[in-house]
Amino acid sequence: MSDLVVHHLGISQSERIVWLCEELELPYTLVRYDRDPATRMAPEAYRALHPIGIAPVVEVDGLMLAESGAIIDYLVMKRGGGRLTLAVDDPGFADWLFWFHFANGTVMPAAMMGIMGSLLGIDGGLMATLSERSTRADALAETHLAKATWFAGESFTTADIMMVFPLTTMRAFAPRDLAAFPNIRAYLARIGERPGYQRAMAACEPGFTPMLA
Ligand SMILES: N[C@@H](CCC(=O)N[C@@H](CS)C(=O)NCC(=O)O)C(=O)O
Repeated sequence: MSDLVVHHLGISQSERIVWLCEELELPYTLVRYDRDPATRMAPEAYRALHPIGIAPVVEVDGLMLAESGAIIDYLVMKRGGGRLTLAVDDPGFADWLFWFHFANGTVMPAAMMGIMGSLLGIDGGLMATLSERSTRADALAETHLAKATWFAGESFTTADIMMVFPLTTMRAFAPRDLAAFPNIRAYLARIGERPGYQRAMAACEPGFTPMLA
């Protein structure tokens, strides 16, 4: 048993943390939880891990740590020697910061708005305006990826680890068609070629085909 334990909730953002560990080749122990079959939410055992009760949660250095971005920064800084980040004088620095934060700051909330709108049967007004941000975010990513191999430019970074979930597995909850976005689709094909991503998805979701197309 490693002293880094990643608690993964099935089909959830905690796939990011498993992927990070694989990319950094950090030793870790994976504990996987299925969603509650009735509610599709985290089961009691997952909720009990941390007061916020949502995925991801990791156990590390005597801490129970939650929140994707915080966990990623913590592991990169404490265990990864700063790999997958960029220095302030790197030409991709601003892009790395932007896409890392844009993923959970804007893209995920917009997708959640879309889910709420369809659950509540609201398809107009403020809800539509807010959820329409998903389309604008995809268009922004599409334009950006026309000239960038990875979100921060030439280097694969933690910005990719943050952005891939809303472009892939999140579409299981909030379907979006990426047909009109060839650069995003080409980017996702590159992601699918990464051995670290393949190992992470096989460990997180056995039998599930990653939503790369
Ligand atoms: N901003 C949080 C969001 C976490 C989150 O919403 N997790 C979802 C999975 S994608 C969850 O745990 N859902 C199950 C539940 O709420 O019971 C993060 O990135 O860590």
